[in-house]
Amino acid sequence: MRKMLLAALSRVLQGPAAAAAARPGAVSEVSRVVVASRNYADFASEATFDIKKCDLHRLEEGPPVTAVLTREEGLHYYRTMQTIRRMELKSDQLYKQKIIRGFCHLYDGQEACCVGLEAAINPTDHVITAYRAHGYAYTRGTAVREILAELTGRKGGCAKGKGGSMHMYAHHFYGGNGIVGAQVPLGAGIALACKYFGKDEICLTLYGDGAANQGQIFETYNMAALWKLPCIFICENNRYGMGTSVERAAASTDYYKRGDYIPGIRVDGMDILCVREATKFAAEHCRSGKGPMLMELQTYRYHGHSMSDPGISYRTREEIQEVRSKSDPITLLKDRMVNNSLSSVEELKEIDVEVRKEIEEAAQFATTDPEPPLEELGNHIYKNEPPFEVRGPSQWIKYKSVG
Ligand SMILES: Cc1ncc(C[n+]2csc(CCOP(=O)(O)OP(=O)(O)O)c2C)c(N)n1
Ligand SMILES: [Mg+2]
Repeated sequence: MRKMLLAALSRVLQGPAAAAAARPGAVSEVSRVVVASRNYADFASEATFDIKKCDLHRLEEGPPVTAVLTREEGLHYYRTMQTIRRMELKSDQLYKQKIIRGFCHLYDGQEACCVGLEAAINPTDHVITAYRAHGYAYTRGTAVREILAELTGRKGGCAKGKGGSMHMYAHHFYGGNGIVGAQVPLGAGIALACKYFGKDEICLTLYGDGAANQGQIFETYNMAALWKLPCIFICENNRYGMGTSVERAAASTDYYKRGDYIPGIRVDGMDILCVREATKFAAEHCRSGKGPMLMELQTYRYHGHSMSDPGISYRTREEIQEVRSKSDPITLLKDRMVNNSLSSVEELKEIDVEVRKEIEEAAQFATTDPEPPLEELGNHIYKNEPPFEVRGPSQWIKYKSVG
């Protein structure tokens, strides 16, 4: 009877996740409940996990195949990924309500990439990415409310409401770039500056599988290798460039090998620990003066390419569902933490509640904060320029730039 009660209670606590407990290797429902009702002091302080071996290109040795995760780290990663997931779902909602307009590319599904990368570098290192930038804006230190307010075009947005989805910036984060692939040479330029000024800093230069076929990427590889720049080229392979699958677009889908003379690793981008360990490995390579490294993160986006793409004309609903149920990055971390006594279902649920509250408050701010005044429309174009006239969308309207 007691067992039955515990099982029923467990189902209530876990919701749909209860079904997952039947999977091989999952802990029983009864033991989950015991974990859920323990004091925080009873949790394990760390656990060691086997992680997927990376495929290597021009390397004798690769990143480790085990990773230690402390309870503190796990809770932090969980909260961060969940915040990004909820922020993206809220953006989807605000878009459908026509409160967010224009271009908007969501990052849900890919959370383990930006959170795993950030966990392996220093805040003084540099990050540049394409237009799917919300997650990076957050991991680089921008508050959710500033990101959502940027999306709604409000004064309190991280680019003062004038950049929108594709143009967010933070300290040591260079956007947010709308021209496919164009951020890659810029990233190499940032890495050149790190080297030129003799700083122990590196640049993570991100691009998609679609961008990976561009000519400028290969020109950049050449210069970065020639000058041994501390740059990690990171291809987030989410299997599609807009509606085109990688198989239809690329003669070789081994993106980690496409730097030819640049060493490369292929990484499970749905596992935050794999991403973290691989990035630490690549960062050490760059910092030791050996030049660039290429990393392919195998990942998946749940939403369509942009808000005008329902995302199901070039892939099946079943495919999306399968990734969600078998390799969701948040579920993977959650299961690891719960099954190894680093946390409990109950504790993680508490985090979910806090995250939802933060997102709601941020959305409230993003929908009530005023829009930037018209007379400031031309400001903040250049940092140090004296005032000059900026032509508006109508040729008769001129704005003054005042820096
Ligand atoms: C130079 C250029 N060509 C085309 C486009 C239109 N475009 C926007 S996104 C995109 C696909 C990019 O796919 P991928 O690099 O895989 O990034 P993902 O959307 O998957 O994150 C294209 C062709 C553009 N913005 N810039
Ligand atoms: Mg892609």
